[in-house]
Amino acid sequence: MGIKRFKFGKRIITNSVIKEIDYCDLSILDKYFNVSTKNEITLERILDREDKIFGLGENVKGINKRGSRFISYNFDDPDITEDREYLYASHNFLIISNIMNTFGVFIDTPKVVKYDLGFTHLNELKIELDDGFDLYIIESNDAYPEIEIIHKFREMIGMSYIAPFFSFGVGQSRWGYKTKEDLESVIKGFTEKELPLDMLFFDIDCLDEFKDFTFNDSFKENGKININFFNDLKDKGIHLIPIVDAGVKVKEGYTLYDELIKERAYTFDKNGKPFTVGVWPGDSILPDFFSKKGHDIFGEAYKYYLDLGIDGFWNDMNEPALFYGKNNIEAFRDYLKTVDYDNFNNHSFDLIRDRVYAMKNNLNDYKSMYHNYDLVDFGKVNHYDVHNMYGYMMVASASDYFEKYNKDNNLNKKYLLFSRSSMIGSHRYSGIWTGDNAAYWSHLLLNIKMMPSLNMCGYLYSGADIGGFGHNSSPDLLLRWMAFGIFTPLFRNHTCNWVRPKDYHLMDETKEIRNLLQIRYLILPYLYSEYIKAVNNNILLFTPLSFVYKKDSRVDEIEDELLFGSSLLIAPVYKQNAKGRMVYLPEDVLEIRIKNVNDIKLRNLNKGDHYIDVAIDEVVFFLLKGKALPILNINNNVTNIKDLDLNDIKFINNGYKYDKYELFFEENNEVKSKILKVN
Ligand code: MIG
Repeated sequence: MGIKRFKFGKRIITNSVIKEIDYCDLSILDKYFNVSTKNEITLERILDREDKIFGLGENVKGINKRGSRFISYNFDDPDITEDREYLYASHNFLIISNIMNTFGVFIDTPKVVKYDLGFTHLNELKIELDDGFDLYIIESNDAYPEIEIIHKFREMIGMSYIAPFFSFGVGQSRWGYKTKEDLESVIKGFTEKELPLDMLFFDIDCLDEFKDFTFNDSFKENGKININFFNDLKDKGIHLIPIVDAGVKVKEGYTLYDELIKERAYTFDKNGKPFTVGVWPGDSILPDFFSKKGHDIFGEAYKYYLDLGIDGFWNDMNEPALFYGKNNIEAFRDYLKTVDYDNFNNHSFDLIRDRVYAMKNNLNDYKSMYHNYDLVDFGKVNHYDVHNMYGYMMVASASDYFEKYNKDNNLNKKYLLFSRSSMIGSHRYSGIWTGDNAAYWSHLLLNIKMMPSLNMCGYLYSGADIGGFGHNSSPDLLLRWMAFGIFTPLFRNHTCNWVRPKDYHLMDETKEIRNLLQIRYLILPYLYSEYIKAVNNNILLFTPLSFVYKKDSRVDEIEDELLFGSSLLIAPVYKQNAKGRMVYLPEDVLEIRIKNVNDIKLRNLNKGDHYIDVAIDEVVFFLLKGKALPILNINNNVTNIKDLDLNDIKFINNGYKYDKYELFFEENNEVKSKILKVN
C-alpha cells in the first residue's frame, strides 16, 4: 500500500513534492477514477452514499466537503459567502473516505482545478483540469486510514515551516494604524490595561506611499529612522511585524523598483515590457518571483527591515490581487466618453460599476502576463498557467533570503512569515492566515472547521483574524472567538480600517480579555509542544473526531468539536447568546474549566452527551483519559512571551499512561525538547 504517481502531459515544475516517486501506468488509475482525456482531463467517480470527502485546505464549508463545488484559483474577494468556490489558496489534496477503501489524491499543478464533489449530481464526483500535471494516489490499509494518508502525504511534500516561539504570543493589528504615534498609543493602551502584547502589526498606511520596505515620515526624524522607537519596542519585548505587498510602486529613484527594472525581473507583457497593474501604491509592477533575479532582488530587499532588528512579516496581495490592469484604463476612459449623461438612469450606473469591477482581478490580465521561470530552467511561462503559485514563490524568495542573512551575519534566528496566498509547497516556507473574514458568527464556525483541513495540507502555523476582519464586531463575538483563537498558532486580532475598532485595549471588557490572553499563555507549553510534534511527525494539530473514533458512528457528523494535539478535545461556543452548548464526548474525560489562571476547576465527565455551561469569560476543554496537559504556572503579571522556564510547568493529569511528557521549547532560537516527569 503506497503512493502511486501518474503523468498527464508535460507538467510545470512546482516543487510541491520533494520525494521522488516512480510513475505508474495510467491504466492503474481506472481503479479510482473514470478518466477522460478529451480536450481537458476529467476524473469521475461514483460516490457511495456513505463516502466523505476531506481536505482541500483553505475553503469554505465543512470538514467533509461533499456536496459542494470548489475551484483552485487564488483570488482576492473579501465577501466570503457560503457558496464561495475559491479563496486565496490552492490546496489540491483530498481524501475520499469510504468504509472499504479510503484513499488520498494530490494533484500537482499550479493551474486551475475544478472539483464537483456531488454538487451537480448527488453521487458523482468530477474533477476537471487542463493537461500537464502529476496526479498521486495515496493508499492505506491502516485502521486509521485518513491519519496514515495524511502522514504519507505530508512526508511527500516535506516538513512544514516552523514559526518562532514569539509568534505564538498575542498579536494586535488593525488596518488603520497610520503613524508611529498610533502604534505607540496601542502599546500605551495595552500597558495601562495590563494586557500582554508580543506582536504589533504594521499595515500599509505605515508605509511611505505604500512602497514595500519603507516607513512613512512619522517614523523619521530629520529624514532618518527614529531608532529610539525600535529600541523601545525591543526593551518592551514587542515584535513589530510589517506588511509586505506583492506590487512594487512604479517610481524612479525607488531602489527596489529601479533594480527590478534594471534586471528585467518583473512580470511582463507579450512584448517583454513590464505589465503595469494598479494596487495600493497606484501603478505598480509585479516582481517576477519565478526568475532567479526577481527572487534574489525581492528577497534581499528585506535586509533593510532585518537590519533594524525586525524579525516577522506578513505577505499580502500576492494572489496577486489587481485593482486594475493599466492596459484597461484607456478603454475605460473611452467608455466614459460614450456615456449619455443627459439620459442617465440607474442602469447607466450599473454599467459603469460593472466596468470598474470587471477590471479587478481580471482573467484576461492574468492571461496577458508572463514570467521567466528560470529558477528551475523552465523558461517563459504564461502567468495564468502558474497563477496559483505566485504567493508561494513570493514567500520562497523571503525565506531563502532569511537563510542567507543568517549565514552572512552568523545568526541562527527564526523569522515569522505568513502569507495570504498559498499553494502546497509554500507550507515549507511560511504560515498562512485565512484572509478577509467577517465579524460573523458563521465565520467563527468556519475558522473551527478550516483548521484541520489546513493542517492536512501542511499549514500548521495558521489562524484567522480574531473577531473578524470586515464588518462591526461585538464584544461577545470577540470573546467567543478569542476562546477558540487561543488554540490556534497564529493568534491575531485584526480589523479592517472602516469598521469600528475592536483592539483589545479599546474594549470595555478588559478583565475578560486579560483572562483569555492569560489562558493563552497558560496553554503555551502544550500548544508549542504539540505544534512541533505535528511538524516533526507529519500529523495534525487539529484532528476531526471521525479520524480517531472509528467505532463510534456518532462522531461522523461532528465538525464543531476537534481534537487539539494528543491530549485535548475542544468544543468552542460559536453561537450568540448561548450560555453553553451540547458536547458529545466519545470517551470519559476530565473537564477543565478555566475562569482565570488562578481559578481552574476539574471534574470527571462520562462518555456521552452533555450540556456544558460556558460563561462568556470562561474556557472549557476536555483532557482525554490517559493523557496529561502541561500548563504554565503564571502569575498575573505576565506581560510578554519569554523563553519558558521549565520550573514553571506543572501538569494536569488524567491517569497519564506514561510518567514522562516530551516538552518542546525554544532556547537561543533553537527548538529544544526535554522529557519532563509528570507528577
Ligand atoms: O485591499 O493592507 O487581507 O489583512 O489589512 C486590502 C490592507 C489589502 C488585505 C488584507 C488585510 C489588510 C488589507 N489588505
